[in-house]
Amino acid sequence: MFRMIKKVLAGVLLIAALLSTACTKKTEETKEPALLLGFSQIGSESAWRIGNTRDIEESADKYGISLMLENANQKQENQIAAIRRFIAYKVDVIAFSPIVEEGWDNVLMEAKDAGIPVILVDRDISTEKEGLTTCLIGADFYKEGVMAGEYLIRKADSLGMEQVNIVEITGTENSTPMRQRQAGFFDAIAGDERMTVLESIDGDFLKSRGEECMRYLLKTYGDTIDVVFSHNDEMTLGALPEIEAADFAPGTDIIIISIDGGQEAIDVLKQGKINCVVECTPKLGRELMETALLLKAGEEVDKVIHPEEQIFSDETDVSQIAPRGY
Ligand code: GYE
Repeated sequence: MFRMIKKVLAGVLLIAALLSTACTKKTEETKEPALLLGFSQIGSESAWRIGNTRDIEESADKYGISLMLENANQKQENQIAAIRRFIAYKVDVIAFSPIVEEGWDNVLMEAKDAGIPVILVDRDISTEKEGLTTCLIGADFYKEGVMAGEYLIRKADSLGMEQVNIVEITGTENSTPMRQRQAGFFDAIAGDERMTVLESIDGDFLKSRGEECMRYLLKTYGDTIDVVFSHNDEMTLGALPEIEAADFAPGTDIIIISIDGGQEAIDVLKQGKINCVVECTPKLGRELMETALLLKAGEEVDKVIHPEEQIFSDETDVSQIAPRGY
């Protein structure tokens, strides 16, 4: 009899144990997300952008945040439509990387009226209206431009150059990185009489445009070009084969300065065909998730969050640069 009771008891315990693991499993599976975040990404124009999207997806996962991610394929109207969908869906927080600075007032007023906080990621907007967005998480593009300009001054000094002719291939017209990188670079070289900018041309952050722009610049200015300042790695990587096809050695005959610091550009820097790459990190996901959680909890957040960035150049030993991850 006693043995029988023991057996029944063991059976009951086993069933209870099975049930309890089944229950914990169930609660884990149906666990509510910490919040619902709508994010409108610009597109997939560069390794930077693709790395940024991946980082945001991985970070959302880590923080238990449910992410509605929409890719606008480089069109502002797609971004505006995505933001309207996020509002209709009643997400907790909206984030977006504005392709250009102007043209957001109406849709952001709609988000404000709906009581949904908006975070700017990567790029800024330009508006007269107050309080349309809560904060900006992105790089200090002006500083990146200054770092590029200061590098060029040091390089010209070390080569003993008396005249420095620069061509600039810029990012998307009216975007924050285009405006700020140009302003920082121009300000940095302004006091140096050796520097002349032959032309600034819009390469739209695209490799194909970098190629086209470089072909045109070589045709127009030929061997008078001393420096190419390109606002991102993609355009730089598009320009390099054109320079070689015109029988110039990039990195030697022409000084090449790029921005982003993706793996492909760093590899080319190691080969000596790029002289300087200013880092711009796409890893903004952690800051974005933490800020979204604070906003959902009704807390104050910092108005501007800039990541730390560095410069990679032929002034130092570049062989030891760690894998970049984008
Ligand atoms: O430099 C470029 C990208 O906004 C910082 O956009 C970003 C820029 C980045 O496509 O590669």
